[in-house]
Amino acid sequence: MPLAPYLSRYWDAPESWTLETYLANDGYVGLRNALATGPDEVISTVLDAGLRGRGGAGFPTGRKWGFIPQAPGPDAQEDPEASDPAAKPHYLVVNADESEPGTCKDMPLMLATPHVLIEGMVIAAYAIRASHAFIYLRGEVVPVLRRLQTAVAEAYEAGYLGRDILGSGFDLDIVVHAGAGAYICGEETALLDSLEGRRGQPRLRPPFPAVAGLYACPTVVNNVESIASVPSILQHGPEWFRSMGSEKSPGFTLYSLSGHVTRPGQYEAPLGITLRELLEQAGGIREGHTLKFWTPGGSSTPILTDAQLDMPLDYEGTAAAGSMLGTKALQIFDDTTCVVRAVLRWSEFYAHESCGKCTPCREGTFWLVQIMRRLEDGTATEDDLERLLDISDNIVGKSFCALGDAAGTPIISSIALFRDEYLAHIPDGCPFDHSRSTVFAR
Ligand code: L3W
Ligand code: SF4
Repeated sequence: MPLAPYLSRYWDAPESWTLETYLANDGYVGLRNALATGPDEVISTVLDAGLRGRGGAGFPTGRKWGFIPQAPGPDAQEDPEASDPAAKPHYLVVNADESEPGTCKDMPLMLATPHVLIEGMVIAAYAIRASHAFIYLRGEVVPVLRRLQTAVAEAYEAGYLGRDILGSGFDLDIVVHAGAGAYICGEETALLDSLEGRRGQPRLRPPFPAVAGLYACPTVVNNVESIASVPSILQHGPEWFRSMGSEKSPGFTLYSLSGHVTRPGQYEAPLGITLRELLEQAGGIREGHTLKFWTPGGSSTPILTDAQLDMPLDYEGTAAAGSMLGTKALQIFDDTTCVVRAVLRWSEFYAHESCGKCTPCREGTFWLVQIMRRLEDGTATEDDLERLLDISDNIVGKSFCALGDAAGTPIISSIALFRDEYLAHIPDGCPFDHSRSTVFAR
């Protein structure tokens, strides 16, 4: 399958991030088309295109926008105290807190072409009748923060933000907010708490943000790549978007290849491409080695092996294989990798990032790490394997948010696939020479 560069098509252009370069590459054409129709038509167009959320869950973007209760007119949306959600202000929030292990698509996108995100935000805010929008950015990535701030200032200056955008009568202000580096703030409701100035911890859903989100007002929370895909749909139409990908997973997307590949990086392609095809583009597994296991969508998704090399990398294909498309972060591990060590690294991550709100995740992730370390150290027993599965079973599906599921998932899937390798760690510890591994040499 050929690659289909759209989002990344001029990432290599000189000063790709400036408004001038963006305008020379059809920038803000989609916005003009959107403003020439109406908010409801924009929602229908995105719905017809079948765009699905690129943050991990694949929820239809147009449907999410359609949940926002609509007031009869803009003046009726100015009362935050109103009991009717339709009479409250509406907000758009972009989730730019990218931090799922292996996921590195939103940061390069914002660094290379911040205006495609801004244009998508103006279109989305227009569609849901919001006059305030926020970008919640991972705080450590200061170069992206600066780039976004500069691009937002450029957009104000040129009339793409602020009052009466392009003479349409529509107003929008964008605030770029830097978070403080907690993975849990990528969960949409924890993100909203953090944006409101509180410690970021997930809220009970329902109510979903579409009903009671930021400041208890109707809010759309979308991933960066989801919003950045919108201008192209408004420019070229839903049929064009549907001409790529599959029926239920249409369009193009960014796949992040990392680990033991010859040319790691971002590969934009139609949904449904296979890992075998992506590896051809990426120069294959590093020379002299073979594929051992991989994640289709970050460490939260069940791991796979070379048996799934020809699995379509879309929502349906990954689900049929017992995994998830997630954030499309393809972490590739070759035959030098100890699967126990890889999973231990993820377990340590989830234990560190657990927000502590619910018992299964707070306590369970701690014990998972203890047992995984025992396996590596050579102090584990065979009972520990069953204990790992038992604890994982008590976390997955029983925690307050998806972080708990994510912590148990790699343990369950790796034991199912590599039980013998786990057993080989008992009683003498890890049989692998980590000094040979480019992933784990310390
Ligand atoms: C209104 C309803 N809205 C669902 C909305 C909901 C949300 C979206 C998807 O987790 C996954 C997770 C991670 N009325 C609604 C409704 N919505 N029903 O639809 O909701 P949901 O619950 O299916 O998923 P989620 O909570 O958004 C996301 C997986 O992604 N993941 C995580 C990646 C991490 C990052 C990062 O680094 N920042 O993206 C990777 O696989 O495990 O399964 O907006 O409100 N009835
Ligand atoms: Fe917090 Fe983990 Fe519970 Fe989510 S599952 S609320 S991260 S303790």
